[in-house]
Amino acid sequence: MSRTVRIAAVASAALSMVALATPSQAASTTGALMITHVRPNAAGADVSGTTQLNLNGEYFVIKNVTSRTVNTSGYIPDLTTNTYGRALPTYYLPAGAKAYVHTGSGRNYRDSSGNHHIYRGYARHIMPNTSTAKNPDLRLKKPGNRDDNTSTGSISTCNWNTAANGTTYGC
Ligand SMILES: [Ca+2]
Ligand SMILES: [Ca+2]
Repeated sequence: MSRTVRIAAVASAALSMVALATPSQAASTTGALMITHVRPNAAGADVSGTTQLNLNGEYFVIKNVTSRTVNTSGYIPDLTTNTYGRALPTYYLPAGAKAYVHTGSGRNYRDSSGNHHIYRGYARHIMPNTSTAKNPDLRLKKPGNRDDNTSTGSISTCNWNTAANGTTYGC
């Protein structure tokens, strides 16, 4: 195979992967915040021995779909695989802004691209890399609701099956 053909083949494979990551339906919400994307499987190995790696490489993205600032405090990301998710911290997300909600620790901030980053402070990965039996895999619930794997209080959902390493999926 010539170099040109090889490059074309690689480019074609890359395009196929992008196509796979394209959402089958548009994200939606009935509330102020919407889950738009997920990266359930952080890039690289998740663990080395007993050490958790790249916890902040695991995240989901929320968008403030309103025309006012929204305090994320108390919103519940409910993973269907468990019933011990913690509420989001206080963070004032401006109108129309997006926030990456990271699994690990850090100081919440706005980056130079205008995207926001919120940290949940877990000491291990929490989003399943393979989640074929749950639907949805993740719900976002309004403050005051429980992480109990029911739809009560749910405003936005996201679903994935097998999440490839370091790959972001639309919801
Ligand atoms: Ca749950
Ligand atoms: Ca994960």
